[in-house]
Amino acid sequence: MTEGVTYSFFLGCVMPNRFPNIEKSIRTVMPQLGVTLEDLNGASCCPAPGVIRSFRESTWLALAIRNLALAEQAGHDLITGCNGCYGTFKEALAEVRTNPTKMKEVQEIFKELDINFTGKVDAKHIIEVIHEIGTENLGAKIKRPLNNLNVAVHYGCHLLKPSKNRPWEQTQRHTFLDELVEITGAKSIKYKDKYLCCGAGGGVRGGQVAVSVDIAKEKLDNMIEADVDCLVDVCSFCHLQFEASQPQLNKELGEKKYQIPVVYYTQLLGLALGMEPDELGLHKHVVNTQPVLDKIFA
Ligand code: 9S8
Ligand code: 9S8
Ligand code: COM
Repeated sequence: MTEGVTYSFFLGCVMPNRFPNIEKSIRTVMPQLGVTLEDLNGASCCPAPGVIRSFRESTWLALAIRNLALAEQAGHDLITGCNGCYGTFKEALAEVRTNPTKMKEVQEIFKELDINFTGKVDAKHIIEVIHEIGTENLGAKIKRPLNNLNVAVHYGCHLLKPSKNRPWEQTQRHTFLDELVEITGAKSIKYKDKYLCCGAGGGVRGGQVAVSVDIAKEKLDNMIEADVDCLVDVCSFCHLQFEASQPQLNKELGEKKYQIPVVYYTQLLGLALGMEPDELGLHKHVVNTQPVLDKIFA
């Protein structure tokens, strides 16, 4: 049972630096669900799975395990609101648990650092913890059903893949996030290539921004085609991609075609729990969220 549990909250880089509004919504909503978040002091970059791991795996693993060790020493499992960080921690744990040589290598590095790591810590995504609370328990907490709101759900890649190290049902067509969205009263709308990458991960946005924005454009076009009111994501890096790509595309095209509000899941849930938009940071978005609020508060 998740309620009444304390987690070490791992922020990652993107959320505190670019989207403190998402962080605020997580810090506001999780306690309402009975989940306590404790700051994870001394944490570094996770480090990003699609970037740092590609350069040097041993560095990636040692840094990831160091962050996990901080949570282990604090006596809690780690929780994150970014798919990339989640991917790193799930993969790093799988590495050291299945490969004793790697565990030894990491412990060797830690010897001079006064870090103790046994591997009993777990890492969870915000959405995994919310999912564990169960749709029935969540449904009982809904005070403001978001009826008439049509949502494009974006899962992102690292939340789901590689599936052998993820807790979800083994399928190409996941529905757990759609179900969690629909608990709020909103409707998850079908759209083409829903499980496609947003285009940002794996260093693509950093290294090849035109290619990256082109992939985002394809997803956004499919969402526009499906006539949604907003998109919902659960990853701070996907969030950055959708928030930053839309004004960029509008500028390039000299029009205002791309205006899909980018809503993080705890912001959507917070509204349905009866919280006010500014408590959830919804007034601090790049793409204006007012049309969504107008629909909810109509
Ligand atoms: S940390 Fe540093 S770059 Fe990032 S947000 Fe999520 S993936 Fe991990
Ligand atoms: S999708 Fe593909 S690699 Fe990733 S998870 Fe977040 S960023 Fe968007
Ligand atoms: C994306 C993380 S969420 S990374 O860019 O693939 O490392």
